[in-house]
Amino acid sequence: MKRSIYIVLVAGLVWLLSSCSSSKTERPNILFILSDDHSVNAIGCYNNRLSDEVRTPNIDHLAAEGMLFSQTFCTNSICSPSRATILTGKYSHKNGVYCLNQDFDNSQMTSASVLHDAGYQTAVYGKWHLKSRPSGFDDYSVLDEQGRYWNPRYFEPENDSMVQYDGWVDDVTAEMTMNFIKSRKKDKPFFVMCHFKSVHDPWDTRQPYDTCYQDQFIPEPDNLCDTYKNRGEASKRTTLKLEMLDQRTFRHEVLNTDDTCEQRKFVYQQYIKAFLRGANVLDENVGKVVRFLKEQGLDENTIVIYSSDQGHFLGEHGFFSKRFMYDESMQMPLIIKWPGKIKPGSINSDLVANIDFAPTIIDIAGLSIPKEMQGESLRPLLEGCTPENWRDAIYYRYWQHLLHRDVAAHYGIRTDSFKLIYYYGENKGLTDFPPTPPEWELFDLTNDPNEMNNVYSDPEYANSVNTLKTKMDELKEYYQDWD
Ligand SMILES: [Ca+2]
Repeated sequence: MKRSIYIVLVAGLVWLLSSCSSSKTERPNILFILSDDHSVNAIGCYNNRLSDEVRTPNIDHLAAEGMLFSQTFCTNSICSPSRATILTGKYSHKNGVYCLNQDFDNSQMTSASVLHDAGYQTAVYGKWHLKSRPSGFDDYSVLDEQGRYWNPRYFEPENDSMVQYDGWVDDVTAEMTMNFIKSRKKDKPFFVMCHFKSVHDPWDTRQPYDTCYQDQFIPEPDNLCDTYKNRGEASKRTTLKLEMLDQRTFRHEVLNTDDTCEQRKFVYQQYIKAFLRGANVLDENVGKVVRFLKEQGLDENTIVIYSSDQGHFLGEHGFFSKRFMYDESMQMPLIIKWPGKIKPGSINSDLVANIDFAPTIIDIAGLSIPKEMQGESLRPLLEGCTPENWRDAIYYRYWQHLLHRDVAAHYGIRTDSFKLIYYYGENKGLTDFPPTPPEWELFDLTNDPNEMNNVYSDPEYANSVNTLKTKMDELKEYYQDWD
């Protein structure tokens, strides 16, 4: 008995010594898989309200072999800006992509350009959604804007031409990723970004998933019929509500009723089923690429990262889509597998943000993180050694004032237990929409995790408001967001 305790202690000590030291070994390969809008509520291992319905065995398997981050957030919940942040490790106001469809200055340092310059073979396949062509990559094949699910067209470096492929987009992207890995130069490590289009609207799938959930009732979120009673005007104003979903975004049936809640419930069933079917085929492709690493004998020295550019409302607050700083939209999945370094099946609950992705990739490749990057390396977290002074709040800013779906511009901070949001309501020259009256929201996440009760004006929270405002001002200063 004593002997076995001793062995466990020694084994633990050896693990700690080996994992917390910064010893550099052979440079690892890195496979970065990014999906689109894949809410943690549609991923089995996040153990969510839909865990009986969600089928993501391959992503779950990655988590079982690696580390699941339970508190990872984007800093601007919309596609192109989050992608620019993921690449550059910088906030929107530093990388210049505040909104959709803005030019991306591809002379900026990115995870790919830093690794490429240090001798990595680099490539990106799939959804890019930035206006300039990929830079810092040896090879790329990226979708034209959002791309389409069937017979997608990709921009390719040869003659800067557009090439159409037959089939389902994520099957094609997975194939491209595997071809790159297979035909790589064996004397160099690789960094490949595999960017799936799923699960973006118009929420589609292919066989055999197209008939999943057909006769099933999918559980509704508790706040599906939210009336926004104890919230600011921003939630009341937005057109993110399921009963307002348009046919161009998603072809669906509607009820002939004036009852908003009944309509919402009816649309929700069609929407959530389409979303989960899209997640099924996404997961299949994640499995395909990860299994390929093993087949090629590369799984021991390849770090696999799975994430999505932001979250997505799956009927919470009656919403679809993203944009808001509310958790369902702000939270990103993040799962990292690093054989021999990460303790399998571990869960990390530190506050992590998409500004951390590029610094982490650069650090785990054994390179120096450029000073201009604003995030932190997650390497110590992966090794189970979170620094004592790790961040205690995340600063967020959504700039796209009222553009598509009528969400007012806002900024705020999220800590472990509170979320303070300021809807400053100005367009800042980025959109043509008129200002909206400024307003604040404060949520006590411990007692109100679904963010239903704005307690900003409650005298009991006056001290918290002051502390959070001070913290927010410090972060604005720290990240140099002065506009
Ligand atoms: Ca997205």
